[in-house]
Amino acid sequence: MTYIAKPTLHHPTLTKNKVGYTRRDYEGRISTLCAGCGHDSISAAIIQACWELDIAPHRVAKLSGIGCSSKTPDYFLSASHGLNSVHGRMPSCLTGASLANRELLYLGVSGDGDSASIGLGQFAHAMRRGVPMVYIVENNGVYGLTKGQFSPTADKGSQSKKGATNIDSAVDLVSLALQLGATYVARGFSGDKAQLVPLIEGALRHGGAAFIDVISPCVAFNNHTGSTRSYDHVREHNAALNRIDFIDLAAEQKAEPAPGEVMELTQADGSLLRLRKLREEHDPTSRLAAMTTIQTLQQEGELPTGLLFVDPAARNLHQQMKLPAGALNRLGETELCPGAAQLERINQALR
Ligand SMILES: Cc1ncc(C[n+]2csc(CCOP(=O)(O)OP(=O)(O)O)c2C)c(N)n1
Ligand code: SF4
Ligand SMILES: [Mg+2]
Repeated sequence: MTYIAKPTLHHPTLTKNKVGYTRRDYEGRISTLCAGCGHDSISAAIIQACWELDIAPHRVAKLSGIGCSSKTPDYFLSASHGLNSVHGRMPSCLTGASLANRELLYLGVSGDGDSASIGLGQFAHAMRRGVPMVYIVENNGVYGLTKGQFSPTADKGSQSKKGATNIDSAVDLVSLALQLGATYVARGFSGDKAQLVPLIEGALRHGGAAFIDVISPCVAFNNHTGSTRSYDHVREHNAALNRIDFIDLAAEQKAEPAPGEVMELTQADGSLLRLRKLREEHDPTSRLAAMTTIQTLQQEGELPTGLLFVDPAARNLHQQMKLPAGALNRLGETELCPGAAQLERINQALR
């Protein structure tokens, strides 16, 4: 049995959001992952973010590859569209779906093996093309599903559970995403839900290529001393750059001003990101500054988390390709047939 169905009975007085759903309507089947796996906390954060943002579950399409992380879409948003694709192929499947129907919100869930190994090319092209999606990598530094081999994101010099030392340099997905042109780049930690939920909410409202690297410890194979992806190591080295208080424009009047230095960024859909800076030197609107901060902190053995970079005026694949609004299956004859005169002009141009 690969999944366990959850009882569908709800308490009748559960609070409903603006679109009429309770938080339980955003759940999925009972998780079969190991107890304490970071991936389950990420599923819980996705559920909370979608519920709080009043996103109707049927407006979401969740796609994944192969791995423990890629199994997780079964454990949230059971009323959404979904595709569990081939290992490393989530980005191309998602790109195709998004081109066919741009009216859905696309959520890609992947693992560090799925995205930084077999799917590295796919990851790169989704980022550089500005595919409008929330791309979440549940990063544990190992291939969890196949029993704990080092993945490409494992730090050089880190130790496996059996005592082997990783001799390869690590692929740093946030630095790659920045270099490739992603327009929303963040890093969270599965053990810090208060930071993670707003990062996912900001990404869901971004409208362009939004990438979140979530450090998500694997309790079965990578939570020991000598690992740089264990709960203890990440807690000790978590260098949070900022905290998002994500607020819709409509709710802006009611929002409490956040303490500390506050930065406000309006995204393309009019939503407001209110950011409390924890490190004065970091400017999240500068790609270059983000790269420098990340490299500097990582060299010191720290793990920078928070909203690393955002381009509030981001343009996505649909806008760049000047694609028509709406889903392709709703285009009528007028939009699809250019007419005899236009066809003749095209034919003439080809002669
Ligand atoms: C084409 C192909 N190659 C290899 C595998 C074996 N395989 C399954 S999952 C996996 C790695 C999963 O690691 P990751 O993406 O980090 O997910 P995790 O289990 O750690 O969450 C591999 C190599 C496969 N299923 N398909
Ligand atoms: S093997 Fe690791 S990644 Fe897979 S479910 Fe268990 S703890 Fe999570
Ligand atoms: Mg992994």
